Amino acid sequence: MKLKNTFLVLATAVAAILTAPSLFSAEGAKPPCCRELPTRAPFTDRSIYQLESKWTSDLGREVPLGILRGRVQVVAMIFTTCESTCPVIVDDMKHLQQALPEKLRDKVDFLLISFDSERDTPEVLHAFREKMRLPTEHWTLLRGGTDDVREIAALLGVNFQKDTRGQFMHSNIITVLNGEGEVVHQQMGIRAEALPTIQAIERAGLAQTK
Ligand SMILES: [Cu+2]
Repeated sequence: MKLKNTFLVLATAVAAILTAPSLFSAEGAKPPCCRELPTRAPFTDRSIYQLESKWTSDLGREVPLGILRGRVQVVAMIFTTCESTCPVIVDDMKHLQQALPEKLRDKVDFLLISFDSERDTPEVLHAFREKMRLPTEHWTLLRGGTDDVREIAALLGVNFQKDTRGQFMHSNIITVLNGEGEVVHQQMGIRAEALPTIQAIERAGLAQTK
């Protein structure tokens, strides 16, 4: 009898998986690039989501930045072949994620935008995601055209310049965007004191749930 029950439970679970529309059937489990837009209301004057540029995620999906609306985004600009600080920036962001209170973990996403329009193809970005162990559920990796990269960098206050070896000299800045895509906080430098950033994420995250 017990065995039969176990079998029934298993069969039900398998059926549920087989009949689910996709592996990411729950909206919360979808990668940030691929969720439904929470609202079509116009963006605010201070929202970087007003940009009309299109970006390609490491999952190959072409999206406007506005697709990220509705959740707090912790953003940095990096490039995957960086021999200097980019891996540290990503590591700092992972620590921020780990330091978030449980109730906010599902309300905050992490976004990496590449400086390197030439070499950081979706495939290269995807390999970087795997190497850095960045979960699909909360991390978005985007590449875009050079003009679009320059534009978003200017809005985020990030300076960068390519050298003759193809390495980018760049600012190290982690930006917190609220659910509307407005800059609410910036953490300057690597291995910086994380507490003010975590507090800013919490404020933006809690405002989002109201
Ligand atoms: Cu770098």
